[in-house]
Amino acid sequence: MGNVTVIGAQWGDEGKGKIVDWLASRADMVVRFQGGHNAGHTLVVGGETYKLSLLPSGIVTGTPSVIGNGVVLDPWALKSEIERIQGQGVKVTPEILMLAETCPLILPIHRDLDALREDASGAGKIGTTRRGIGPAYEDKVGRRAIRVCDLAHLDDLDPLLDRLCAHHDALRAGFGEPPVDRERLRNDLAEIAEFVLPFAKPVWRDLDAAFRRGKRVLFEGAQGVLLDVDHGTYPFVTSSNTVAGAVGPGTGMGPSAAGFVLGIVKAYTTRVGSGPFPTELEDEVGQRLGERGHEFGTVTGRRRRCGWFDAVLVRQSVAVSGVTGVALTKLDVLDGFETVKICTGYRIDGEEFDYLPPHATDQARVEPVYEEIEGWPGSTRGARSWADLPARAIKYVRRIEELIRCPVTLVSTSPERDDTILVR
Ligand code: 2SA
Ligand code: MG
Repeated sequence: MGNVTVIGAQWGDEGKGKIVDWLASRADMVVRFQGGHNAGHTLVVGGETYKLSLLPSGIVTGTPSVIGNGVVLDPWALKSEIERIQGQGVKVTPEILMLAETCPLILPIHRDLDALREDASGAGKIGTTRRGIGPAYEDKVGRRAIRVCDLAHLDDLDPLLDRLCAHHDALRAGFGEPPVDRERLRNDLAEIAEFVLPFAKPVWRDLDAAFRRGKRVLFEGAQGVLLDVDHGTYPFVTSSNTVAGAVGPGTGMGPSAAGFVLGIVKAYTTRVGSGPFPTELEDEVGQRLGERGHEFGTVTGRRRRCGWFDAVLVRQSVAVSGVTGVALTKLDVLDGFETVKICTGYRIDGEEFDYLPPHATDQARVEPVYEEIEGWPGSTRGARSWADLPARAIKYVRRIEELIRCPVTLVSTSPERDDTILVR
């Protein structure tokens, strides 16, 4: 096995954590390349549950882990997450955790702005995680971010703070907020620098060395393709590229580094936050999916919206992200349903679509076209081989494969690491 890139092929929360953990035990390095602590990965290892937001999943098993430059890094969130998992007995040292020196920082002013905007948006709000992700990426692209390497040059911070604060003061004034407390920000940065800097290094060199030595690198995506800032349900998206192609710019490796692109796909669909969701079920079926699937956000505890499997969306994700194979998760949540439905197309005013049109108005209006499939009796939970699955469950998986035009290479049947079926 060479390099593997794991991405979510829906709106996040597909169960990436478990698959990443399973693969991390076979990798030499685990790397995050986009997003920030808006991600939420739950790992269950040896009966112990670990919740990670910012740290790469390799950290739990002591696999060298990298936070790439494509990640926006909240240094205070980093500190508290490290302290939390250290409390669970996980070792976090600079040999195991490496941060790109070029990561832009998420500052308290970003969190403020995220919340101010969401609160002011009423029904039009994005439903962000309010972690400051969007504003931090804006400052990165606007060339006024404070980055990890700036923490090692505190004497040179002033011109950067000038530019940053001029921008934020104007924005804050629009919300009736006082200007940035610059002295406090400077002191906070100086204080947190001591914690962060030991982990900072030119990680692109380590990655390059790993690549040259044929080491196996696992790239761990966060969120999902439908939340990609270019390819997702814009503007109801996150502020980074979540497709596998983001591996290159987000780490400093070439485009071929991504290797096998494993798309994680939940056997039904969920979404947190606002935005279109064609197969959403606001009835007792949706409620049943949410309860059986424990569909609550890892980070914010928000209830996830639930619906049937949408093959149109996943087919699109597979295409735009270049997915090589799919890992299908949470099949057991569908156990015991008399019938299950798969969305195979859309209609808007009688016109048929085999893809999701780009405009938010159209996206909100599409009506799903369903194919109904007989459910399966018995349980798929904990199955570890194809032979353990009911025949009709296999039929469901095969039909999905056909519709999304991509092979299912793994099936996950419970949160436990070993309850996994390797299909080929
Ligand atoms: P943001 O905060 O700017 O990235 O929010 C923009 C949109 O992206 C969605 N988003 C997510 N959707 C699902 N899971 C996410 N991570 C956590 C998890 C979520 C949680 O994995 O459990 O704990 O609630 C995640 N992160 C961002 C978000 O809902 C907005 O629609
Ligand atoms: Mg999640």
